Amino acid sequence: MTTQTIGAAPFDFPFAAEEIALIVIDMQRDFVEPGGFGASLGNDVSRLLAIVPTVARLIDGFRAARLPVLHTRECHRPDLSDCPPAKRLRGAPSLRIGDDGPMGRILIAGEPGAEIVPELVPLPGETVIDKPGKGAFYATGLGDILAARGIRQLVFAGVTTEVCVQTTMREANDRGYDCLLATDATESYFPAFKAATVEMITAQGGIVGWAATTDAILAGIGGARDA
Ligand code: C5J
Repeated sequence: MTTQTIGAAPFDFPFAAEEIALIVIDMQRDFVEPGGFGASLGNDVSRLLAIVPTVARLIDGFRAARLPVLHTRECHRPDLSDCPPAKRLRGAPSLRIGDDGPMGRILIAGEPGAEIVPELVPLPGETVIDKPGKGAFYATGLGDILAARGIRQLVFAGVTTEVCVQTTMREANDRGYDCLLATDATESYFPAFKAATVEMITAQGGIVGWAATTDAILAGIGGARDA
């Protein structure tokens, strides 16, 4: 197994092509398009929509290097049996999880709003994890899927940086994965929260993980399978 590196903060990220994968968190219409869950909470979704081309470039780079790409979707069963009332009833959104909206029922599996945006649609054979929580390891088969494939290093993209991306990074870090956040392929409705997340995960010698730009990651994985 050859070890290669990606230029990252707080120091270079060492990886092996056999062990690395990209995980794209919740790039769903409900978070990035007007009329969805994110907008129902009063957020300006345009910041999130703006990263779609960068996420697409990162995905293309992993596919070109023949490295695995996994996708997650935050969504619930139509009967809401996997949605705790504490989640559905919190706050005063204009639409709650399960309500009818312009893109179908909010955050319900199978509805148009719960789908990944068309530009980033998973290829046949790519793993798609439907998750009821913020973290992608909670109540899903993600850990078993990664273990079966020998993956122990994860590059993170998607939304939102401080909620589902950071929660999943922390879950992965505690499970022994090396975690690298693609700083320009993730976004938050709140710029200060994104900046704080990047700072807090890389502080203290990378206490949760590493951070790097999409360009640096693509340069690092270029030809990874040929090394
Ligand atoms: C949120 C997510 N923000 N995917 N979900 O509720 O980050």
